[in-house]
Amino acid sequence: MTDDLATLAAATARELAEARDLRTLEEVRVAVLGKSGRLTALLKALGGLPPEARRARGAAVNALKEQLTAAIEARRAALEEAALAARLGAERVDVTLPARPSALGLIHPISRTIEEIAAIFGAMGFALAEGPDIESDWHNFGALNIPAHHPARADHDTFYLPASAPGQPPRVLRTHTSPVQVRTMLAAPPPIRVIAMGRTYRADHDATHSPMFHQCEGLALDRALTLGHLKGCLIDFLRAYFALPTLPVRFRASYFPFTEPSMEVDIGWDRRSGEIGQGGDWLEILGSGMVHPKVLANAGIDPREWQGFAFGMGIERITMLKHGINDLRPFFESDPRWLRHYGFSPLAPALLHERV
Ligand code: 2NM
Repeated sequence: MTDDLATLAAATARELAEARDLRTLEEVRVAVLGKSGRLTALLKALGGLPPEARRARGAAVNALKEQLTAAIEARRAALEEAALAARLGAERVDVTLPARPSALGLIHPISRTIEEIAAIFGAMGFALAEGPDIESDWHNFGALNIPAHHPARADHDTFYLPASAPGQPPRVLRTHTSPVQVRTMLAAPPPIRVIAMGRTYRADHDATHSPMFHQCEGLALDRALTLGHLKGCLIDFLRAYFALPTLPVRFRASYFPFTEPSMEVDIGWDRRSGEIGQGGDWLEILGSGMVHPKVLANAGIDPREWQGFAFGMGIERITMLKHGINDLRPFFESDPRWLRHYGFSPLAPALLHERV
């Protein structure tokens, strides 16, 4: 190797050894192999040599180029490995950290209310029951002592579906969750304590009605349940749900075909401010009653042996009241701005039953 090549080899080796990071290494590479690099200049100078001298000199310069390229790449690999080792040594993953809330979605207010109701009644010993949205006419109406041509059927603005086959009974989109209670009674003997929640459907659409909405109904059957048990459960529920331990609750005689006697349930509020628990006004919030003996018999339960209570309420309505939401329509419009405002953190569980 001629002196100038040996000098370049030695100088580059020193610079590579002194390069402590990838940026400095890149500077060394450019200074040697870049467009105006020292080795590149030697390659360019080959063109000016006579053919004899060019062959020998060319072989030597190209050999040096390969040697330096390999040395630079080796130094790059060493520096990258050292950088990775340093990162791995410095960084720690704490698997006990809580999830980051900012990256999470939010719980829809309807889902939140359903969780809260399940928690409160769960603490009272009620299980959750489910049933199909598409129901037989009999489960939705007949079993519940709502005969054909009964005005309650017209009141419900029912969505009727074609029969599944000719000669099959009519089917409906359930207009309330009561058919779930009917199925629960048919499935197993009392004692029964269940809550049914879910979608219900009525052909009604305006500022305060959605054709799809959610109901919550409860059913408790045993040998000696009374109106007193009904009142105790519902007062405890309402005070826990609204987180108001002294919430005024009023029971008022009413009529439903599936309960006898029947009672509507009102809570105290102030009509002007909308505040719940204060003021001299009453707001209807629930329907309830002792399950009608005919309903028990329709569901295969002997009304001389078993009795109990049932109740029903609209989930949207109690959600709007609790959270000061005044318009029903955005509940089902899937607008992320509305959900960001009214949604609930998935990290804050519904623990309202602890207040009962
Ligand atoms: C209400 C009001 C009163 C009710 C009755 C039944 C069943 F199936 F046990 F007979 N389930 N739900 C009921 C009673 C529902 O909603 C306003």
